[in-house]
Amino acid sequence: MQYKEVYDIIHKSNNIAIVTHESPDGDAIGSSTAMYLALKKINKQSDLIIKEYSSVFNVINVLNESIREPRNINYDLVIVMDSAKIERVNEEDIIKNAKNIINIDHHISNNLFGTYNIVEGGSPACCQVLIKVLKDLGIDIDKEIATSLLVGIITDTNGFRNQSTNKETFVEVANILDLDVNLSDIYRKVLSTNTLAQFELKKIANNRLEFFEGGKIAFTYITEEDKEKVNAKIGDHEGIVDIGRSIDGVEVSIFLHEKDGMYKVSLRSNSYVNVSEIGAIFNGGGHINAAGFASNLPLLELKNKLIEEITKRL
Ligand SMILES: [Mn+2]
Repeated sequence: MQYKEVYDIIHKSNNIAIVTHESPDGDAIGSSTAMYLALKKINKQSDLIIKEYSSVFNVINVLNESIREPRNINYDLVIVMDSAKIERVNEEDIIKNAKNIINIDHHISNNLFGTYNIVEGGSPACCQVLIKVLKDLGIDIDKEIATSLLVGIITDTNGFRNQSTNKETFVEVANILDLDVNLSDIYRKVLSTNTLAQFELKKIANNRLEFFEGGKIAFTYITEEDKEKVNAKIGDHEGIVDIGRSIDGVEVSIFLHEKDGMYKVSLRSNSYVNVSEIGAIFNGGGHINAAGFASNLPLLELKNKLIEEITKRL
């Protein structure tokens, strides 16, 4: 057993919390719910703490057992899924008090904050890392767990399109299909369906799309005001960064969205620009082709800085 230490920590812990990063995406949610279900299988109750999530993830039934706030502040084990840095998990108190932290992730920028770290930088999804862990721990992947894992893999690979998608991804998904999981239904719900507000935000972002450096950089943004106007909910900005990226000749797509008086920045590259380097300059993180961070800079200044940093790498 490769992860014997993790096995021992889990088995000796009685008060377990599972957490993930803020604004959780499909991989954050899917890996957390899969872990929650896996612990249940070995008779370990845990608190699945997810502050907010998009309704598209209701395809994962067990999400209705998640809670918004910790039940106590003295968990003996906190399992952190899909988070490059502990600061991205807005649960300072329980993190500070935890006897043990297990960190399971796939960001190359992960700074190994856990007592025990299972980090495979470059793996296409935290859910793909988790499959290996569950197998190693001898936890059987059933249909419900598989659904969670699929949500994470489909969303983080952008429907098997990202460069990080590898043979193992397809092998594991093929194994999951043996469990009678409805791949096309999950795919459609989590990746090919827009809420009405999301569609309206895409229209606004489309109209604002600008190109720089001879069409190699695409830039767009949405504001709090836009979101209010279309009555946007959490997750309704998802997919906007891919509009710029989908245009012929674009290497890097920049998308800013205003939240809580700051700008959340999403960067995507198509092939050779390592956007995680740019994320790191701004204290963020990510992968070679996808990165993000938050910034207090004003829109124009932020835009110019980003274009400058990206241009150096074109
Ligand atoms: Mn992920």
